[in-house]
Amino acid sequence: MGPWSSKGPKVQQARVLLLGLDGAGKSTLLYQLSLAQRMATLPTVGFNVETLEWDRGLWVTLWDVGGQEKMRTVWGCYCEHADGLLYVVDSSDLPRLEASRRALERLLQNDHLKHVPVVILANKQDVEGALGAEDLTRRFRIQKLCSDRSWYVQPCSGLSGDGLAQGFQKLVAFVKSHRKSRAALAFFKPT
Ligand code: G3D
Repeated sequence: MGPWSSKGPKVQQARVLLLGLDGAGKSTLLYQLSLAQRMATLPTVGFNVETLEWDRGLWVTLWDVGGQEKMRTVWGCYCEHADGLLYVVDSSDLPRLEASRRALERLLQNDHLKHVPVVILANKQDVEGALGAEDLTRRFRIQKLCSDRSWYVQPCSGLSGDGLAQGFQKLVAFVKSHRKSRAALAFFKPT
């Protein structure tokens, strides 16, 4: 996916990765988004790609790549040209929290994701005992992990859809401002 289009009827495009361990709720969240927004689905093997119109004229392509251990090794291949990352955590799966944190840590080391904004979706808030946003922030040491980028932790539920639009909106806002600051930097860069 190319950068925001600067020509024509102001159609903008963004490429967003939707990642997280298997079972975190990625497909469910993608389905919830599809209920709320106009979507174009491209049938794929191994991953799902959905393009949805968020605001008028803003099309976001979401790449939902499998989270099984084997698939995690190829996450890096999808990072090029990413504008944002939605990282889904099953906040109720306490035994796998550390594996999820490590997977995120590894992911953020990818050069293509340098400074790319992240919204962490603390999913499954409807499950009793699920960690809230503050606890997850602490357990994931997110301030340290994401010190070089914009980040936000959004509690949500894939079952009800609660919190999902807010998380997505936050990421879109980050992506827009990240794009602006990159463009400004390029403008002022000495030749
Ligand atoms: P994945 O795409 O990340 O692998 P899925 O995860 O979307 O397939 O979700 C895995 C399981 O978690 C599914 O249950 C799904 O219904 C459930 N799930 C997703 N989001 C939520 C949530 O917010 N709350 C609860 N309680 N469950 C959720 P099954 O039973 O189909 O495996």
